[in-house]
Amino acid sequence: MITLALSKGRIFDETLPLLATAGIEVLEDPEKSRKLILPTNRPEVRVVLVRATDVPTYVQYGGADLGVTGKDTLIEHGASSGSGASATGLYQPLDLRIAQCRMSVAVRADFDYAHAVRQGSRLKVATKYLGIAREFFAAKGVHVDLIKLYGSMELAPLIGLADAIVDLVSTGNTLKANHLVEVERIMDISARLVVNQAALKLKQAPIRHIIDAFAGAVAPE
Ligand code: PRT
Ligand code: MG
Repeated sequence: MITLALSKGRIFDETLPLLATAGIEVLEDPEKSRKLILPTNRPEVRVVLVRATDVPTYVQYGGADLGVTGKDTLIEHGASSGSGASATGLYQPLDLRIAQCRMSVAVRADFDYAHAVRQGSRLKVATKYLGIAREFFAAKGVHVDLIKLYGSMELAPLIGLADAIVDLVSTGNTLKANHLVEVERIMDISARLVVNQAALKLKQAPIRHIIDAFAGAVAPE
């Protein structure tokens, strides 16, 4: 049995066409079904639905053989597990170039970020991505107080909880709707295929088949 961990929403939706190239079709729609284990047209392949942030954990501990997860989630997983992402038993063979976005710093349109940075002011930064934010501001030599949030980061500067946020941006519509502006691009983000290293050894042929099919289907740059 091969188990693939996916999260509902954009990761699931954008992985379906890649699965199709490997001859795998998921037989139930996660938006309609309450099931957490979804069968496929191939009796030896199943999909498990987990929270986006839990995908690396399932794959690392062998709860799933493979998974698809954002680079943002992978970096934070590596930061919180205390070792580099490569040291955790997670093999990352492919950038799938799906669920693309960027990690950015945003502030209220009326906040002079450049001035605050020049002055060496201490910034209050709200984010779900503590590891990425800490490393980015440390490299810039900017002192920050990080405030951990689990969602709706865009609200924090509006309410006065923070001066800035570190969050994902794709169209920029969410920032615009909340009168926020992007002031730094930290990194480009896309989703990766992750594979449990032990599973790759034990189930080499079927897992290689999936990796190769995905590799052939990745959109060119
Ligand atoms: O939603 P939930 O709390 O269950 O989990 P999640 O937010 O971790 O999962 P999900 O499905 O929303 O995101 C999964 C992965 O998709 C992320 O880890 C990213 O790698 C990737 N991705 C790509 C994005 C976006 N684009 C994106 N735009 N994840 C989130 N967003 C959010 C962003 O946080 C912001 O609130 O969309 C909003 C901005 O979008 P625009 O288009 O208005 O700029
Ligand atoms: Mg989300």
